[in-house]
Amino acid sequence: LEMESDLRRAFDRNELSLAFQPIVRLHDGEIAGFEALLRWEHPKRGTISPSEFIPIAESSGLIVPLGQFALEEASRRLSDWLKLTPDGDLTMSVNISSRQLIRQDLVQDVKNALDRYQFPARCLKLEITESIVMDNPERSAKLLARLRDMGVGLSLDDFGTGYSSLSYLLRFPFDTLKIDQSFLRDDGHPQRPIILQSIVTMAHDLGLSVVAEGVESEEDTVRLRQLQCEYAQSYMFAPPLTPEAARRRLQDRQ
Ligand code: G
Ligand code: G
Ligand code: MN
Ligand code: NA
Repeated sequence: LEMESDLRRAFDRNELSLAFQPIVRLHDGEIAGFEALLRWEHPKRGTISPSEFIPIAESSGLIVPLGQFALEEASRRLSDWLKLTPDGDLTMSVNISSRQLIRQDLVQDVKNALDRYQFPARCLKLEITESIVMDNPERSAKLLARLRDMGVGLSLDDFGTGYSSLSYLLRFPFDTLKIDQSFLRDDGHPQRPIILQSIVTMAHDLGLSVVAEGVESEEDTVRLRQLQCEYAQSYMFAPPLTPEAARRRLQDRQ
């Protein structure tokens, strides 16, 4: 409860910010886009992880203004950074949680962002976690279809960890699949590479691009390249960066 009231105040005090983790193309290691990740710099407690405060934001309803902040701030950065990439070849991924799909007028918020910042809809990608869409599958499906029709990208986040991963691919119009980090930890299971290969192959057969999250080894990187997995996002390539550092990395891209 204390954290809830702290979180309410955090907005006014500018304690919330976004970090940007590069998503790189596996074939040449260049930045294809970023995932926007919320950060909370608490004056007493230091940096608080989103895995701590997102659940509190969700149960208190604060996730709506929080999500609007993330979308707004990520859009602003995207429109700035697109100026550094004349080919318009840059994406910005924003995480969306269940309550946002249910409560927030996400379609209107996305329209406002496109209007205000004037970037192509395809440059924005929304990351949806498996566990969430089932709260209200009919409504979620309609919402996601509207966003897809607007041209916005839709990524299925944390793929492989939920209970209904495969049915999500039937129900919702994703264009990108993000393989959960757990499939990229080398835990010695001989089946792991087989599952990895099957996920990538299935995604491609369904016309989806693939992001491998949390790739840790050179061996997996080589394996994923051979499978023509398009993207990777991991500390091995780049950690979440401040906006300034992210901008610098993009300038170095040319
Ligand atoms: O950055 P980190 O690994 O600590 O993030 C932990 C979790 O918080 C991730 O699962 C991520 O999806 C989630 N998260 C980060 N930023 C946002 C955000 O803006 N909105 C939502 N809903 N979740 C976020
Ligand atoms: O759950 P979601 O995929 O939205 O969140 C991604 C989270 O994974 C971010 O918080 C980010 O900090 C974290 N992350 C990114 N790369 C790596 C990595 O290479 N290893 C680990 N353990 N975590 C990572
Ligand atoms: Mn994510
Ligand atoms: Na993920």
